[in-house]
Amino acid sequence: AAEPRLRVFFALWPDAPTASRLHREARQLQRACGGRLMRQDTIHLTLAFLGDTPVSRLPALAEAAAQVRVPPCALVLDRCGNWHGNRVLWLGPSCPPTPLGLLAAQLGKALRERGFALEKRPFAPHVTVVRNALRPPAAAPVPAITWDVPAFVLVASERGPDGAHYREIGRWPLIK
Ligand code: 2AM
Repeated sequence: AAEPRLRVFFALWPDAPTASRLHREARQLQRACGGRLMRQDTIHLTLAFLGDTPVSRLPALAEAAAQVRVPPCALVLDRCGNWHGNRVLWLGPSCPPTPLGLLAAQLGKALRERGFALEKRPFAPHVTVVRNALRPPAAAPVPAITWDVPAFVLVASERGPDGAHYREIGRWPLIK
């Protein structure tokens, strides 16, 4: 029988109040730019995308995650950007905190050492909030949202009739 697989990635997941603030901001952007608003329960910031992965490799992912040594931090999401000919709108920090870059770098290194292939593009912290936008966002700054980050998670992405659903399958506190 074929080995079971999961589509997985490491991410920061906002607490409920932060997710709610991000979603409210996303709604404003969607109103201005059209497109499809991400559901509040799917809002996240990807740290490392693994994609389709054999379930037998999950312990190696957990081992890589346990190597990370960075302190908790706070992100200030204060800008809206757009990719793919304006179709993807995202919120991000204009000044990413140092621990966030260290987190992505340490995790990436530990994953590569265990044979996981990651994309080579530099880490660009962003929270996708609208897809298939019809217009670019205004150049004006967006109201800053502060997101306290005490931990990071491993998430499995599962296709549902109403789009992707994300299930947390691991969580690691940030500890220096
Ligand atoms: P996006 O929001 O910029 O589309 C789950 O799909 C998460 O993994 C999303 O945050 C998505 O980023 C990211 N993702 C999907 N495919 C990816 C890929 N091939 N490389 C890097 N990140 C990817």
